Amino acid sequence: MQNQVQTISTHGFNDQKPGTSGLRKKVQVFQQTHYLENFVQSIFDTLEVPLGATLTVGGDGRYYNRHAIQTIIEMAAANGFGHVLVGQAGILSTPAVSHIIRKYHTFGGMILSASHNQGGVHGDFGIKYNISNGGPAPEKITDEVFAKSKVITQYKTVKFAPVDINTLGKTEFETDRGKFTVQVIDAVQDYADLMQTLFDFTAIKKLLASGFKMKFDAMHAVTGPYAQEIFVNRLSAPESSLMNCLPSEDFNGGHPDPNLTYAADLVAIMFSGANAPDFGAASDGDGDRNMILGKNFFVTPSDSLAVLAANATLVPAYASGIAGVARSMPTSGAVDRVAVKLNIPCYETPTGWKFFGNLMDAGKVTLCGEESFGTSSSHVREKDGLWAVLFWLNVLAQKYALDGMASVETMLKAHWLEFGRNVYSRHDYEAIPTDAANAVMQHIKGQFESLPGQKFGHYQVGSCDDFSYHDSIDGSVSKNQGVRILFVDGSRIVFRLSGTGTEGATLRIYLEAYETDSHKQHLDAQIALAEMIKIGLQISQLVALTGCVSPTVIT
Ligand code: VG1
Ligand code: CO
Repeated sequence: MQNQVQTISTHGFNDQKPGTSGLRKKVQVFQQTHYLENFVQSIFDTLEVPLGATLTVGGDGRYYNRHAIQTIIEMAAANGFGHVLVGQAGILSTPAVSHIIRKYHTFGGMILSASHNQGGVHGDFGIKYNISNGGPAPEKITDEVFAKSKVITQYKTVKFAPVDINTLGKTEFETDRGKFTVQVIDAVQDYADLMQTLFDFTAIKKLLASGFKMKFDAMHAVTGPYAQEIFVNRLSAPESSLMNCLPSEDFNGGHPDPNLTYAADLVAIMFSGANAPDFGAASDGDGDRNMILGKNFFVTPSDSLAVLAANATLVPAYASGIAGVARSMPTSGAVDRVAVKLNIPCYETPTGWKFFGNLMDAGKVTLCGEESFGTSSSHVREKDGLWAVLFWLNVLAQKYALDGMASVETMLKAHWLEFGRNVYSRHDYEAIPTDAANAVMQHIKGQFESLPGQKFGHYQVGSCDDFSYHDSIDGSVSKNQGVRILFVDGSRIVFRLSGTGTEGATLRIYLEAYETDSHKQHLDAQIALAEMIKIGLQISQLVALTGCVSPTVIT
């Protein structure tokens, strides 16, 4: 019989533990029989879904999105949802999903993305659940989903004819649980409208008409259509301001991670000398990350957060000031110094956007950021790549209106002069054997007792620990969030295992030193941090334990 809820027998998998941001696996893993269905059912079983509730569904357009969307629609109907909102062609950026959930008060949302991980048939796929505040499900939920996924014995579905998700509009179905509708929405307009309420588009338009050149790289990922609407249609930037704006299922074979290594084409343009554009930016697979560049100049994400906080009142949405700021633990302390000056609180949370949600809901913070190219504010509950780009453009537009010039490099240098520079770098060792990565972490932890007081060249260890976070809003505690070696002069080295990789382990080393001497503030970070890098390798014995002689990615 058609449209009848079916109960399908299944068996649990042991590897569906959500990481830093949802469940990410190779496409082939997701293609195993019942694998996707099990995870979706475990989410639905963890939530108490009110009958007739609305679910938002969308993804970054990568391979397997369309299949997953049809599966989720069918399972949502069988599990008591009354409506599903789907982005046209199944495409919704992560911040757009967050906005849709909030704007239309949907019960929650499913985001189909492995973010900055490579896509395509042989690439990665991922799925993440966001709750009704628009933010990633907290650990309390993801832990329960994982527990359920191991012991699941059945899931529910209703077989529908494939829903046409390319065409805007509503399709109604009858199931034996009642009426069910699928609405295909154009989320680009909603998102662009939201941006227009936050930023001074007239000022940005003037800046872009003044000869100020920008270049935005969507990396063949989800932000392409959004960038077209915002920069070209609404801000009248020339088409030549955009590159790689056609989303593709495998990101055109690239790695949709906006950093100096994987956004090499944009970096080459921005570092091409006197004729380089004045402003460059890129975003990742699902549109929540941002990289900011000036003419021949790179802005570290940690500095970007600090500059945005320091200049927030130049932007209409934040003109009356910001309540507080938050950063992930490995993010540099640059924003902390701004918070001191502004006399607002600064919170330090573990890596992952899910830890900011409670603080934003409680009105404690307005701006948040991570060193991994993530910045955003309480306008949504996700990090937001294009928001950060528009924030920078708005601040630059105000500088242009005031001084007749707008330069990213000048702004950064002035910022360092005022606050000092938190020289910062991250070294990633990707896809190394898990045992070797664990051995490195154990080796460092084994020295927790002996390290304090020890001198290494110019640096002396003050203390070390494995970072724990106590959430002041819901009282939850998250342990083992990264090993910190804190030096007496405020410098630090952090070691952490990634929770988003899908091959072996990825070890991240975060290095930070504070520089007040204006003559040394302009040094290349790798040169300024050379001694710290050596100390990190010495303490961790990384080369001996992993066999890796150099990092895969340096930021
Ligand atoms: C990385 C980043 C983290 C970010 C996460 C999700 O996690 O370090 O800051 O929140 O990716 O971002 P990890 O565990 O690999 O270090 V995204 O844009 O991939 O959703
Ligand atoms: Co992302």
